[in-house]
Amino acid sequence: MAEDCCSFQLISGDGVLKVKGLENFTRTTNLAQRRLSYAVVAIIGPQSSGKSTLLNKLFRTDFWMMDAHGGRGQTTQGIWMGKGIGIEPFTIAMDVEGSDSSERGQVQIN
Ligand SMILES: Nc1nc2c(ncn2[C@@H]2O[C@H](COP(=O)(O)OP(=O)(O)OP(=O)(O)O)[C@@H](O)[C@H]2O)c(=O)[nH]1
Ligand SMILES: [Mg+2]
Repeated sequence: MAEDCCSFQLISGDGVLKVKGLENFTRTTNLAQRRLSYAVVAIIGPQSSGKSTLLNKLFRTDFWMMDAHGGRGQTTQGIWMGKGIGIEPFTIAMDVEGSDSSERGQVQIN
């Protein structure tokens, strides 16, 4: 099912909250009906340290991972959100931009 697979960008690289994507996620996952019966897991750390890869392995999300053949640049920008598959309680995974990206220059998010 499409709603079982797809992560979306919650906050863009320049800090804008993507309200439409969040509304779509809460609707398709019936998040409001779950009240407090869900968990949220976020990962932070240096760029290209395997954050997205680890989340995908643990929660079967589909966050973009770096393709090493294309160079070792920044992959995740801003904050992405996805639903863990096959895990109880319902778990939201948040994939965060690398905390030390050279692409961001002086404007650090940490
Ligand atoms: N050798 C090794 N490589 C790994 C491991 N985990 C991830 N990688 C590789 O490291 C690279 C970066 O992985 P990502 O998961 O995209 O790293 P990231 O921290 O999300 O990167 P950004 O989103 O750019 O901050 C990819 O080429 C992965 O295949 C690991 O445990 N061992
Ligand atoms: Mg990443």
